[in-house]
Amino acid sequence: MQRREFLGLTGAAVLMPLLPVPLRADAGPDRLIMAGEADVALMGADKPKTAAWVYGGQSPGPVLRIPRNKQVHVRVENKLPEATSVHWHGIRIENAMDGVSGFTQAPIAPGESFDYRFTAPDAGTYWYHSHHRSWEQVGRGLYGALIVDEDKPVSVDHDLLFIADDWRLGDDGKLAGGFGEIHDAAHGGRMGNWLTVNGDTKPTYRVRPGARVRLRCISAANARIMAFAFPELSPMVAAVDGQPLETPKPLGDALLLAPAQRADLIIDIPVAPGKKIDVMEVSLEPAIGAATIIIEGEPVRDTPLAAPLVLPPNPLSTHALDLAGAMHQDLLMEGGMMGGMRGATYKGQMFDMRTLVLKKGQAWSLNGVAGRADTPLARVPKGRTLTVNIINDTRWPHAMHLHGHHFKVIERNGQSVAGAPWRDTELLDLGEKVRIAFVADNPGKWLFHCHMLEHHMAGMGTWIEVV
Ligand SMILES: [Cu+2]
Repeated sequence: MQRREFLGLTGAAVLMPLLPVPLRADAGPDRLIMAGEADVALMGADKPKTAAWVYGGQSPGPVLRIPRNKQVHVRVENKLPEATSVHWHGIRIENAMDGVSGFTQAPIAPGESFDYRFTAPDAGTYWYHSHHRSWEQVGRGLYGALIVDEDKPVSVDHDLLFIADDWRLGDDGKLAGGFGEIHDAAHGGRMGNWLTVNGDTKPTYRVRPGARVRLRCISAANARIMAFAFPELSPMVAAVDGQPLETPKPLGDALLLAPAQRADLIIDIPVAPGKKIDVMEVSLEPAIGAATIIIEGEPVRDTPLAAPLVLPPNPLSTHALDLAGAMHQDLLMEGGMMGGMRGATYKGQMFDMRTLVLKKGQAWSLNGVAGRADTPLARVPKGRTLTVNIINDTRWPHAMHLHGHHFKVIERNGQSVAGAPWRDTELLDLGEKVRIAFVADNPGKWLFHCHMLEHHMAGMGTWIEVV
């Protein structure tokens, strides 16, 4: 019964239902997510399929749509040929449910299962993905959207998903090997050659004239920083990393999404029946078509709505940063090709850069340590504000993700920043210095790492303990 119900959900993954989905009375216990192998049509229906690792038979996995502030129970069954675990990215979750294998839980062995029980305090757009050898498991397709519904449904005409990924595929549709190659890891990470949106190549969204669309954008890329332009449309950014902006902002030229970042766009569709608009990925020349929007059907209204949609605030928004009483910590990023790193400590021993890269598979360090240190970057009493001054002394951008908390950027390159949104993943350009601040109110051991997954693999990860 529960399994059938779960499978019934899977059809909703490509394009979510056209109307807001009411809270499901039976949401909560006993969702089943099967991690396994499947052939998926990433390149399009008439092209060779790709042998991928997937949740629920598809990549992205089924949309997991849960109510806010109510415990859910998700069972993950591992039918993969190797161990796995699932991380609920961006959820301010209980530590034991954070899904980091070898850190907050034992890996789920093949044939075994793990019961995740957690409560999501904040509504919004999140995602779930493997956190066991993630550079390969996420790269093979183990991710899906996690949507936490607002208490009262938000009034939009279409609630749609846009989960983008950057795959490295051969002409035969096969995933290229070489996951975790040190060459990629010491540069920008594993870059792909094939863009998918919702697990498809240039899918079509059909929307009605005058409709208000909520487009939930998620980057599932291992490493590529993507940028999406919406020509002839004027999207408003209503939320980033799941958290509503107090005042929605016009998107501007393009939506920049570093790995793991999300944005909720509100797009008021022109009353232009028959019109086709290509959403473009513009980070590279030439730009490529990411998706097509077709405006068709009966107009929803004569004139598109003009007043911006403001999403209801989450409990997180009441967090008051106490900067006067804060603890402060520096975090120096070093390493990678063309950087100045001479060496680093790895597993308690000092190595020169050459040995680190060639013998240890490490290329990055945080405060001189490659890989997760035995001791946390900071040990913070619960409730205290922590600021971390992140210094990117490398020749590469990095997307730093903090588990279990959201933070605000309060300083960038020495200039104070006011009114930054709450984020769980922040992009630092090469050479940048960014000070973040958050209220360390969630007890436990929390990873703080680069979400360019090969960078994390090759050393760029530390942790913070809230006691
Ligand atoms: Cu990085």
